[in-house]
Amino acid sequence: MDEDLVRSPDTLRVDRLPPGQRLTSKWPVLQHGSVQTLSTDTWTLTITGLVDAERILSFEEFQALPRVRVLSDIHCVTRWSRLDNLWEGVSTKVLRSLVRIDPEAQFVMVYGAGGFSTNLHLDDFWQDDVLLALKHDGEPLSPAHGYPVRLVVPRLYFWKSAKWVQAVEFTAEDRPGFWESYGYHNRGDPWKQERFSS
Ligand SMILES: Nc1nc2c(c(=O)[nH]1)N[C@H]1C(S)=C(S)[C@@H](COP(=O)(O)O)O[C@H]1N2
Ligand SMILES: [Mo]
Repeated sequence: MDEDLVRSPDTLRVDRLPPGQRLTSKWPVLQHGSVQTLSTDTWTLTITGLVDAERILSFEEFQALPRVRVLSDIHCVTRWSRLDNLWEGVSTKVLRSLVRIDPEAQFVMVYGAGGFSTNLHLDDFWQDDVLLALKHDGEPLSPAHGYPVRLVVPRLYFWKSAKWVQAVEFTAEDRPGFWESYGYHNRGDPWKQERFSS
């Protein structure tokens, strides 16, 4: 592959393990409820909210978008971290070429199958290392890890990385997503141990 590799800033740190975390080389599977099995025949990505016109992409349209590769570390709030994950997919920035986003929009809610949602400030969502991933370490995502498309937000705890993404909604007001409404921190910076809201 010829595209440049984006190295998430955490991968360039001397000490890569945030406080309170331990390393694992395995990749645990975690979600609320059960693994969702989606088919690319029926999967769609809806871009909605404060946009000029809602856009619904088929999988065929989505996978034809420009690709990026990102190297990142995973930090789960349940205290495991997994280093050097190679992701391939579509940079979130590409969404800005698909819809015109109202300047009033400051937040995004990302929806995953199984009733999941997570909220992000756009300052976090538009970072260079944030992508809608199709592949991990060169292989298509497995159903357990979010096939066909998951969000990856390397600089925040992994619950922000919604699996089985189906929609993104741009909003002017911040609203808590699924775990955020059950007491998880609104932002979730692992280096500040933003695990729970107090
Ligand atoms: N759709 C969906 N995405 C989700 C979740 C979920 O319950 N549903 N759980 C989150 C949480 S809490 C974690 S820790 C990670 C786990 O991702 P993994 O199973 O690939 O390790 O997925 C996140 N994305
Ligand atoms: Mo989690």
